[in-house]
Amino acid sequence: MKIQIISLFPEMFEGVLGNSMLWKARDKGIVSYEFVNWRDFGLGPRKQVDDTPYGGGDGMLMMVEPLVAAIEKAKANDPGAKVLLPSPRGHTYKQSDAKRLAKTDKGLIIICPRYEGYDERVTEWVDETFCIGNYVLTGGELPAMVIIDSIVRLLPGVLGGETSAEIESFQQDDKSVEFPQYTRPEDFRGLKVPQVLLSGHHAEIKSWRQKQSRDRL
Ligand code: 4G1
Repeated sequence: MKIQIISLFPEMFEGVLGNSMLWKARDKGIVSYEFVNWRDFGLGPRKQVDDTPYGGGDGMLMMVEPLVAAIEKAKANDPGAKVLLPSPRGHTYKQSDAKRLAKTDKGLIIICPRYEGYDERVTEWVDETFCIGNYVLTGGELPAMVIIDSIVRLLPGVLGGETSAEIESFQQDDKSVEFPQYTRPEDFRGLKVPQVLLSGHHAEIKSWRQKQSRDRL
């Protein structure tokens, strides 16, 4: 899977894409990460990519012209790729989206807006818009990284033997919550591991975990 990222701050991705699992996926040739230099498509001698909003209002918006040029450049590299736009106006990104996107053998082009957002007309060049939650962020880079991490770990051959089939099986579509887990020691300053987990009764452990998975903290 070819993942192309349109960002003004590609260095923000170094730590995340350089981490073991996302890097190993690249080493194994399962995924590639490429950056399109948005600034290259900026207008005028200052290579401008943002401008003030029509109708007034605070801040700046990503201009449609440089952004569409960047998308077209990415499309020329990978004509079948899907264009994703993280946006507070998108529908909430879920595990079912990660699964669906991991299954398609299409490449991805992910746009990372800055400032107050983008000229709405760019959405004509976008296939899907996602929101990772309701809070204000400084840019689309972190949502892009969330989306990449959630997809790449699902690509065949990435997790190898590390897949927790148990956890995944609890993950029925988007509703489940993880159960609490414990490792050594059995007693930490008087805080004990639930007895059922030490019992060896697999059926009881399974039902305890299912019950815990339903209750959020
Ligand atoms: C209005 C949060 C604006 C933010 C209302 C989750 C947030 C992209 C996301 C904003 C962004 C709310 C996301 C806001 C995001 C342009 C650049 C938009 C950053 C930007 C609740 C700033 N999931 N936010 N505006 O944060 O891109 O995907």
